[in-house]
Amino acid sequence: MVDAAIRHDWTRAEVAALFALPFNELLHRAHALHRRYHDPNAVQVSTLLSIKTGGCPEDCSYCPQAARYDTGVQAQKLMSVEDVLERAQAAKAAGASRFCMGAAWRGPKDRDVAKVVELVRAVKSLGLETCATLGMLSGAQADQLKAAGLDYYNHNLDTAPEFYGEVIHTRQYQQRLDTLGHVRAAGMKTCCGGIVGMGESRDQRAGLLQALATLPEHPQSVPINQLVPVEGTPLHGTAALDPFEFVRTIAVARLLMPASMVRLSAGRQQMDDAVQALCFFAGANSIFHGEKLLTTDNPDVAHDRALFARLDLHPLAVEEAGTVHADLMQTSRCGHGCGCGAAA
Ligand code: SAM
Ligand code: DTB
Ligand code: SF4
Repeated sequence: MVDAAIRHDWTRAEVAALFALPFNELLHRAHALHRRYHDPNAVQVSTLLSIKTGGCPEDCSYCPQAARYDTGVQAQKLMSVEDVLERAQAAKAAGASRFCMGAAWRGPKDRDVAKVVELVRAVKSLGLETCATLGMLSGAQADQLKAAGLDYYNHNLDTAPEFYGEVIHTRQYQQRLDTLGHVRAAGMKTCCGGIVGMGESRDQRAGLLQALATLPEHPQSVPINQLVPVEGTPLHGTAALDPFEFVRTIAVARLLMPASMVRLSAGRQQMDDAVQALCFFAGANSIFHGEKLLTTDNPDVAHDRALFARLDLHPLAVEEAGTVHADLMQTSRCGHGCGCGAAA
């Protein structure tokens, strides 16, 4: 059945008009649509692990892992299967449903893919959903990862096409679109979003969301990162974005891609709890949980547990994995097995 609310033909003017709505009107519309597609009190939770850190040849101006910036990140080789498995087991024991592995590569060499295939098989054997973000992929590499059991591939557009050249010079927008095409063709789900707060204009934020919402398929997962300003990167010192503008960005993402999971990603550590609450109301329904993102800090586990309890949020159970994020379960269990916290 074709769902009329799922559109792939959004114009920049239409997206800009959504951004320009009165704040309360925008949030009302976004939340109303959110409830038609999602449980408003459920949040999908992923655990992130940097499997290969730093020393990256690319020049992404925001990134602490680019070798050319002096950020204090220590380069580390690809982790062994044993070490990754140990971390995935710990994540599973804490109730993780999805395990995302990130590598600071421009793109993997074929021999790297062979190693990541082993990692994916090992993590998958634990019954966890798998996700990887390894940079650019060829069609053959995407096929190999899919065959190993990789469920999601994260590859971001990062910003609007016309702002992109001010942020990254070592790879083109089209190369990102090509990688996403290979991932879709291989039959994997896409996790694709971007970063706001890099000095872009509102119209350019609209341009990022328009680019995401006009992909041949909406990404199943849309990470919206707020720039984490890291000393030593060219974007360190960029003026902070107004938090309400961040909330608007989440709301517009929800309106454009109603069925997708919108992930409140990097930047939560710097974000006030009340702003996060507004983001959940505006349509964010996914987070990264755990004290580190790749190299920067994420809110600590106890803080997130308390936030979920204060907002009556529960971690979304993943049917395939049959698990929920135990860390974030509220102490008053509901008795339905869903962890919603309601009285049984
Ligand atoms: N190297 C691979 C690539 O770039 O495709 C995968 C890892 S890369 C770190 C994944 C994403 O993290 C980037 O596309 C970017 O959106 C996000 N990211 C990196 N540094 C960030 C920062 N300082 N603040 C916010 N997001 C950031
Ligand atoms: C995404 O969009 N955000 C995550 C994940 N995909 C891999 C990464 C955020 C990285 C933030 C900077 C760091 O910790 O190094
Ligand atoms: Fe490398 Fe990815 Fe960082 Fe860009 S974002 S410098 S490709 S690790």
